[in-house]
Amino acid sequence: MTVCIGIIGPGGMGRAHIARIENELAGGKVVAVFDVDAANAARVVEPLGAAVFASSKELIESPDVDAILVTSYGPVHEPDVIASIEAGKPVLCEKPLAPTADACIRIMEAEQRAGRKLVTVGFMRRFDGSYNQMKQVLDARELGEAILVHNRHRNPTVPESYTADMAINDTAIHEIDTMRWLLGEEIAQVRVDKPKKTSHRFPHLQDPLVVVMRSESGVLIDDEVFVNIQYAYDIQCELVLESGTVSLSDQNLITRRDTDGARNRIAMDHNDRFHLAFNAELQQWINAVAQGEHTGSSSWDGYAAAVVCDAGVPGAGERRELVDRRVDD
Ligand code: ISE
Repeated sequence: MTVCIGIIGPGGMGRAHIARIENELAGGKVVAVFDVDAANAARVVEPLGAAVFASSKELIESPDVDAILVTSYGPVHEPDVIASIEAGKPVLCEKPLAPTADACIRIMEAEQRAGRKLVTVGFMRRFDGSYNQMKQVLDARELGEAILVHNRHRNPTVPESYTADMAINDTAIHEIDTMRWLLGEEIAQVRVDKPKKTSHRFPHLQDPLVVVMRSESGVLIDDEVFVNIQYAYDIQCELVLESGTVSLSDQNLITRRDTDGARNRIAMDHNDRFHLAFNAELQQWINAVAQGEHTGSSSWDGYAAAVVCDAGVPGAGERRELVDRRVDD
């Protein structure tokens, strides 16, 4: 079976997904596109021979569409994800599932009414080879228990439309989800510290931020979120265990040594650094849709990350307790 996919909001992420579905993955085909920017939709469908729809609702309800890929801007995800659930169609929604925990609850309620899991959230780092190797070392208890995790999430630059909240609910959300998945625990405490600002920031942005979290068992997690660091898209993670450490390497590529010194390439954007992870995530989703199964992060994962974001967004400098807000899966 070829899974006929409709894409809502094909910006940079959506276009990268279309390219991988068309050129690198198997079993899926993009048949329908909706974008608020009609000119962009027309440009995107042209080489695909896909249909442009006048509204996301019509795309979701079209009998020609088996499954939906939501790659629009986070604050507008909720109605399209709920409409997909109500149409009984699997939906892969890019992160954040929705920008607040309350919106994620409404999505989970719609899924419960539908009586089956239809929502997958695009937390692609769970499919990255190096994070998976790190998790294997932890899960096998080769070096004892996890004690600390140091993360760095650096973007070369962000556009002026990037808001202060996005540092938490669009950027740090990756580490929030990855830490829950890696440690197999919920985040119980979060605090956001504000260091000295870079001179490369836009005036409305506090850049960088340091998000400090504590897991249920007490693992202390720090996350430097620096979105205008100029030099690269630099994702680092060091897991400190009782008798050793495990760190991500840059890109599983080479280190070059010559008269200019020793160096290796660092990615410039998320599609470059996580290309294989995105491919694996999307291929697994296409396969699962074809089998009538659910795969990947659930709406619960989208909700759990949003709870931490909700506490972190206004919380610069103060500690927020999350334990009381936890709900069992
Ligand atoms: C963007 O949406 C991403 O998902 C990137 O991975 C992240 O580095 C960036 O900060 C976000 O805005």
